Amino acid sequence: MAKLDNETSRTFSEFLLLPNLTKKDCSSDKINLKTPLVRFTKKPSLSLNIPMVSAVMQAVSGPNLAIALAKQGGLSFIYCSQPIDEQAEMVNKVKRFKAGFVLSDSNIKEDDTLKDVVSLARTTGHTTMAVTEDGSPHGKLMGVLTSRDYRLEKCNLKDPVNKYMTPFSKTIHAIEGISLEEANDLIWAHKLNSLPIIDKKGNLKFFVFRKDYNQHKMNPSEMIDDEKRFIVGAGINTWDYKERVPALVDAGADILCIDSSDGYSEWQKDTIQYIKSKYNVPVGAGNVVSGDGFKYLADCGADFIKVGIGGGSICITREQKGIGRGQATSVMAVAKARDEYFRKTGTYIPICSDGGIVNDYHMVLALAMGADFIMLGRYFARFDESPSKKMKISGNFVKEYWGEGSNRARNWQRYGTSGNLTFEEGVDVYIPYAGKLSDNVNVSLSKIKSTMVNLGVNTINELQKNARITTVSSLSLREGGAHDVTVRENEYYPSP
Ligand code: MZP
Repeated sequence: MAKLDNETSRTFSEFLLLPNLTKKDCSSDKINLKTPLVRFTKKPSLSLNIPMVSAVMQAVSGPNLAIALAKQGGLSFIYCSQPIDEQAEMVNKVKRFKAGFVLSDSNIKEDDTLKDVVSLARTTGHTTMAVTEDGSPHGKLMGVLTSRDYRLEKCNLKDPVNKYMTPFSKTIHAIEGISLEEANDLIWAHKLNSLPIIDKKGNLKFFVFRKDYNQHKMNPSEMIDDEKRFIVGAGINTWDYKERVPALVDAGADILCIDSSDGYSEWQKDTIQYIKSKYNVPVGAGNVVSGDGFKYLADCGADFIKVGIGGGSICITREQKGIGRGQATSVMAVAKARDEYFRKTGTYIPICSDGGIVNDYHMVLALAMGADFIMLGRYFARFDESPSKKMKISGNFVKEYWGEGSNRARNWQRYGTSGNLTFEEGVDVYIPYAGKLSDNVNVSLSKIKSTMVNLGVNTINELQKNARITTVSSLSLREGGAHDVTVRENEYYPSP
């Protein structure tokens, strides 16, 4: 007969936090959300500046999202359900992206017309365009055209670009190799909005924009390495790691994460031990939902351990296979094992709550319950920077989102089958489009900080130590939203 675990499997919405005394010196601007990313004994060698990482999923973690999230202080794990060389190229694209040096993606030719300019500006949203000989991002620079060079009401849309552009001879530019600081000095000295950087042959390499300088100042939490390149992670599987890991390490991946719905397996042990024997790159493992799963992966050498089976918004594993555990119960069980492991061995292994975050307040609950950071799929897939398609359905903008266990992702390794999926563990859906990553992340972080103020804590570690939680009845859950009132249209926006 099966053993019955007496603990009911619970999810985040079944809990609330109780306030503690807020001392006068505890305020949102003093809160530090820095959190360890990898195992340590004295001090973590790698930390996140905000407790958010993006899911190892095709619909979520591509290079654009990785750059946008690293700017905010978080980290992406580029998805591994793709050929090795394509994943390595995505990792390398993030590492090549020099903060401040931007590849030009609005380019035109001298004999293109103003009509072409208008249509390009509509697609890219950019008002500064490079005029290159062949219209490519690295073609010979012929000039620069900005929205200040033409007035649509007065100009003929059939006019060629070279009638309005600032020609190369009059364009202030710099040669490749210039530092970002020197480029910004030129921008300020000449009162420019942008500075094209060319190579010795006159081919365009990058633009440096004045607005990015301001943005850099505004993003003090950026996740960058010693060479000021963005930090990026990459997903791996337990199947082709002997070929995939060397390619990812070569491409510059800073950290790896084994992506699997069930990580309590000897396959993970082999994978971790292979990486540890050959490389110096940290590797996270998972997913687990119990203390014994944690202990197994901790003993195998995992640098962080991911928690959660079946809680993902697109996941139907529990329905299909009858396996899993409520996300809140899983996090608390694994956090308990993590703390015991720390007491016994002196090694702290961060844990990541993966999946099932629906409301913003679930994030602070997950952290209070013991997670060091959280992994989000649906949350990030809604933003401009995710790789999935934005569409208009019934008058509303949506983005596509699909599980790694869906037929669409065809991520066979993850589910341990070498052929076609015999059944799906994930679905293919639409989710409401939500705009720019930075805007949304800032709102979510301010909610986390505001709750931390209510709890009178300044760090995630203090939150974990001092939080008191209570379970909620279904009636008190109803009481927590607007109730017994008629909500006026457009005046009440529930959290996404
Ligand atoms: P969520 O943030 O959308 O709720 O959940 C994202 C997480 O769901 C991922 O990080 C991963 O652990 C899990 N996932 C991804 N695909 C599937 C699936 O197809 C899945 N079943 O469960």
